Amino acid sequence: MDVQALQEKIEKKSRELGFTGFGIAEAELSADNAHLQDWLAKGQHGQMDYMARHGDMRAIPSLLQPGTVSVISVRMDYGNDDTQAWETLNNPRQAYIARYALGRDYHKTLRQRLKKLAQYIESEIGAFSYRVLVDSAPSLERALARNAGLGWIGKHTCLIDKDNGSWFFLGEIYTDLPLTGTAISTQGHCGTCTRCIDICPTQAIIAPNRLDARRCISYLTIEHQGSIPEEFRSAIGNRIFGCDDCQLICPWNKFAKRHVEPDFMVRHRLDALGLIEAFAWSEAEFLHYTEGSAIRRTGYLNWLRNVAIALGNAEPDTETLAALHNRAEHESPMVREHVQWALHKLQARISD
Ligand code: B12
Ligand code: SF4
Repeated sequence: MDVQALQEKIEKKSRELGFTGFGIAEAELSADNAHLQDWLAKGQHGQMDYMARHGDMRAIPSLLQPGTVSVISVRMDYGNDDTQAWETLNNPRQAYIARYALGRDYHKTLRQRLKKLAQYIESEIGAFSYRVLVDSAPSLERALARNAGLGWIGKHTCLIDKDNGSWFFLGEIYTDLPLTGTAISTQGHCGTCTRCIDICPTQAIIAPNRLDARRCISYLTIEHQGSIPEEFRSAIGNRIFGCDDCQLICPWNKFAKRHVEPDFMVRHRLDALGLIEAFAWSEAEFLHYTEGSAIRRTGYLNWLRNVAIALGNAEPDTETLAALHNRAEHESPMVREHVQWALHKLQARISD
């Protein structure tokens, strides 16, 4: 088998399938594993027990897929209009949903395309051992992508590409094929810039490359179950699902291209959703508007919880107060508690 020729063919096919970056990583991640274990030992993963569940499997690909010697790592862009994102963030009547969740759930799109890529390889060389991953099994996707030459891990911990910024998803194929590593340089280019650290509303980036997930709005609004600690509620602002501030401020995203992937086009005008409308959705409406979307992960009650916080951070006008009063007797104690917090906050502002 001419490995180089095969690799070129796989890369060409990956572009046809909509992937915007391609590389081969060696499966050695011991230094990253040490950082992961330290992060877990300090409890910085919060309630994300799945991050601790698999021992070393997350950092040693062959423990997950026996025989793995190389990893095909790919990137798919989802970048959009940053100006519109800032406008939404600065409008307290609007709901801010992280850019990555405005279109189709990326797990579905990347998985399907990666399967097609694997089938293509099979058509070229016959049966081979592989496993397709998109955040679907324990893996250190950013470290693998960095080792494949797709970019460097920025101070905010996202992977950044010099020519395309950080608005992209990652996916992998673990394989027993002895492909040749494509890493060019894993050196970072953040320099002395600390804009992501400075802008983070909840000071979640506690040091360069160190994210305390328990403080991160993305974690709090998506992964965290139950009551959101009060100390973070005001800082959450109008971010009702995920957060993009550390990427929006990153100078490297000036070079990000807008995506052209139909799957990631904004659905149901979720980029222009009003908070009052979002709060009025019934569960059936929530399920309808989030069908096939990553937003489903948070569930209806957490959605109401998050929107209640954002309403508490909005202006204390009649409509906002009425929307909150409408949910004040909600059957969920968690929703009621967040509604009460929001009403108290708005009342206090009226009395000031
Ligand atoms: C858990 C998780 C989260 C958690 C925790 C985030 C985090 N930083 O760990 C939460 C819910 C907060 C989150 C948020 C987001 N996430 Co997320 N998340 C993941 C997930 C499942 C695991 C990440 C992980 O391994 N964390 C463990 C910690 C320890 O990793 P780390 O801090 O990055 O440290 C690593 C390196 O930096 C390195 N390292 C750090 N310091 C040092 C020092 C030395 C000396 C060395 C050698 C190495 C080293 O070692 C670590 C292991 O590689 C991945 C998918 C996957 N399976 O990989 C997606 C993933 C990272 N998330 C993604 C996205 C898009 C997001 C959000 C942008 C979504 C949003 N808009 O709300 C935010 C970004 C927030 C942020 N600043 O990171 C993308 C990132 C794409 C990219 N360009 O980087 C991924 C890859 C999913 C995907 N398949 O595309 N996420
Ligand atoms: S996603 Fe938001 S809260 Fe999380 S580290 Fe980035 S700026 Fe901070």
